[in-house]
Amino acid sequence: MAATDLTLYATPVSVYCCKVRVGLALKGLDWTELPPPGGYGSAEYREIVPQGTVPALVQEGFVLAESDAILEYLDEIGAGAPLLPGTPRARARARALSRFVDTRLEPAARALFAFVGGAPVPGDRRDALLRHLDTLSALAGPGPYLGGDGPALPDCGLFAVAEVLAMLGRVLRLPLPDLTGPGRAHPVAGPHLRTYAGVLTDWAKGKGAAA
Ligand SMILES: N[C@@H](CCC(=O)N[C@@H](CS)C(=O)NCC(=O)O)C(=O)O
Repeated sequence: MAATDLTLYATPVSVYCCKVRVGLALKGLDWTELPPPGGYGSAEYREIVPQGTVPALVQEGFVLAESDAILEYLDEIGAGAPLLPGTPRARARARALSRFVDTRLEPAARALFAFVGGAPVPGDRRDALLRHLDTLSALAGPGPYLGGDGPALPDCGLFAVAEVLAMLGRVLRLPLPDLTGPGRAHPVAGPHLRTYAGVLTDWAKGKGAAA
């Protein structure tokens, strides 16, 4: 699929944009990336993407927000290598893991952003994140990827969140598990994740943290 076929509205610091970038790269697709005109949430951007959120994909006039929906849609139209496995149960499990990362783990990590360069992290916020990390360990299989033998839909989100956790652990001096290994070691995902790690470090420095 040529680069002009897919436009991704994205911002450098967004974890969900990193997730979709990794997914597109794992699929072997080309895309054009644009910042949301006027910034996300702006009236100008909402004229293109009614939700006003990033990431959003535009494919030949078809506009789609929500990271999982974007990656699952591309799977369904056969664009690039599949990110979902072959059987209904395995696909359902991959979707459930991806939703867990997006709706539990990432929000618990995001809740610590307010403390970067500021007040100490309250114990209940730290414990909520650690609880979700424990759940993730219980849900994950023995291999390096949530998706099984290779990186799949849930790994796209986890790779991105792993970079956020690495930054938070470092700047907030929290003993969080290092989950960055499989993503950074992957030849296709790794370069995107290293770029994202740099963006997160700059963001933390901008908040006054010793990053
Ligand atoms: N569930 C959405 C979450 C996307 C999201 O929260 N994006 C943030 C940036 S990381 C955003 O656009 N926030 C602006 C807003 O919510 O208005 C997804 O998976 O794409």
